Amino acid sequence: SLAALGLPASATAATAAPERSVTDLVPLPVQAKADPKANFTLSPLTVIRAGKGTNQVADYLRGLLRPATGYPLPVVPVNAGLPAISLDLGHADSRVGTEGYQLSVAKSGVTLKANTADGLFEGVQSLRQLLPSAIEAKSVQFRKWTIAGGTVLDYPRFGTRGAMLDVARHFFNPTQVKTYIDQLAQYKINTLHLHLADDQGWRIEIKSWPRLATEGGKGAADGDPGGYYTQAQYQDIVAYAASRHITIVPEIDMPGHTNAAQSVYAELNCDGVAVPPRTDTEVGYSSLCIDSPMTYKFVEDVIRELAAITPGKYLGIGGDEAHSTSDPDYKAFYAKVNPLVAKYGKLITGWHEIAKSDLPATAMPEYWDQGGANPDLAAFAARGGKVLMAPSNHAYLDMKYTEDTPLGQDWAGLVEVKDSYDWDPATFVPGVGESSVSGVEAPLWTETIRTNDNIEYMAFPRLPGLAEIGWSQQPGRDWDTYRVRLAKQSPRWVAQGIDFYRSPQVDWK
Ligand code: TNX
Repeated sequence: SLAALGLPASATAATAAPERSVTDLVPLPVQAKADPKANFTLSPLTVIRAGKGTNQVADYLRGLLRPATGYPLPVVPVNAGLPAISLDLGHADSRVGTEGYQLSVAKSGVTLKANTADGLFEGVQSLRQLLPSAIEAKSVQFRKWTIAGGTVLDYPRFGTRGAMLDVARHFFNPTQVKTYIDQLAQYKINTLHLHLADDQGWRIEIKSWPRLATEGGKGAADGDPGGYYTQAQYQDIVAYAASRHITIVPEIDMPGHTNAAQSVYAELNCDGVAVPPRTDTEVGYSSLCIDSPMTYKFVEDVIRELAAITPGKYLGIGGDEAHSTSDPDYKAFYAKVNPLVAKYGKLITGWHEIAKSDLPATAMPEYWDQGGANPDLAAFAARGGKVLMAPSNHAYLDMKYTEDTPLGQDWAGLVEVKDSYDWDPATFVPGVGESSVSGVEAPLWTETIRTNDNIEYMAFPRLPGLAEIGWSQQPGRDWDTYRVRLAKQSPRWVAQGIDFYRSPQVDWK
C-alpha cells in the first residue's frame, strides 16, 4: 500500500483538498483556472520533453526536480509516448509577450509554452509552486509528487522587477550572491543591481586603477573584513545570474559615496592628499573633485572597464546624497559623465537625483524618496522617460519591520509586510504614471547586514510582495487575499532553509 511506502494518508485520499492550486501563485498571475481533477503526478517514468530552443530551461527544471524526487527525469527532444512535462518555445498566445507563459496541467501531462526562454523560465517558477513544498528539499523525500491541475496565462505588468544588494557596506562573496540570486529568481525577479562601491569599500577590480580593489576593498562597515570581485569573478556572477534569467546592473556610486577610492588614490582629492579610510556609516561627506581632469579620466576608465564585462544594457552611475557637492558642480559633473556611459554602449541608471542633470530619455532614474511631488522626475516622464520605483518607505528591505527588529534602520519609518505590499508604483509620484514606470526594485543596504541569514530575514517575506507589485496587474492585488497566498509560501522557505521574519500580520502555515 502507499502507507507502506511511507506516504501520508492524505496522499491516498482522492477527495483530500489540494495542498496547492494555480490560484495560490505568488506573484499573482493574470489568469488562473484551477482544475483539481486534472492533477498530474510525477513518476520515475516522467520525462522533460524539451522543444527546440528550450534546453537551458529544461536542464534547470530537471535540476530543480531531481534532488527531492530522486527521479531520473531525462530531458528528451521528442514525444516518446511517456508522461511528460513539455516545454514549447514560439507557439504561445501573443498576449504573453516576451516574459509571459501559458501553463496547462492535466492528468496526462504538463505543457508550458512561451515565446522566449525568459518566459519559459518564469513559467517554470510557477510550475514549481504547484508542487508540494517538499520539492525544495535537497535530499530524496519518499512521497507522492502531485502538480496541481489547471491552466495559467500570465505576463508581467512591468519589464523590470529588481533587487539591489549593497556589497560595499558589507561584502558578500560570489557564493553568497548566488544564493540570493536563486532566492530572487523564484519570484520572477529579473534584475539584480549590485552597489559595487561606497565610502566603506570598493568591490570590483579595475585594471587601470588596481588599488581601488586591492587596497580600497580591504575594509567594510564597523571594521568588518572587506573583499572584492576580480573581473573574472564578477563575470561568473553575471553568467550565473543569466542562467537564472536575471540581468546584473553594476553601480559605482559618484560623485559622493567615494571615500574608498579617495582613500587609496590621492589624485582623486582636490588637495592631492588621500583621505583616511572610513568604516562608520555616515553618508554625504565625500565628493570627487569636480574641476579636476583626473576625476574624468578615473570615471571614464571605470566605466570603460565595467561596460566591457557587463552584457546588460544599464550601467549605474550613482548620484544619491551628494551633500558635499554643490548643485552647479553636480550638474557639471553629470554633463561630463552622462555621455561617457553612451560612449561605451550602455544606458544610464542612477538614483533619482540624477534627473537634475541633462538625462537622455533612455536613462532610468531610480526613485528612493517617500512620495510627493518631484518636478525633475515629472519633467523626465513628460519627455518619455521611465522611472524605476523603490520608495524607501515601502520598498527598502533594510528598514526595520518593527521597533524590535534586530537588524536594519528606521529613517524611512518602520516597514511591516503590509506596508511594503500596499502601494501602487503608478500613482506614487505625481506625473509618473503607469506608462512612465519601468518597474520596481527592492534595495537592501547592508550597514547592519553581514550574512545570508541577515539578507533572508530582511528580504523574506517582503521581497515576494515587491516582486508581485512588479509582476501582477494592480486591479487583482489586495492585502487581504495576498496575505493568505503569502502564508502558503512559508513551508517552501523552511524547506529551502530561508531564515524569514514570521510577521504577526500573516497566519503562517
Ligand atoms: C540612504 S537612499 C542611502 C544609502 C544608505 C541607506 C540606508 C539612498 C539612495 N542612499 O547610502 O545605505 O540610506 O538605508
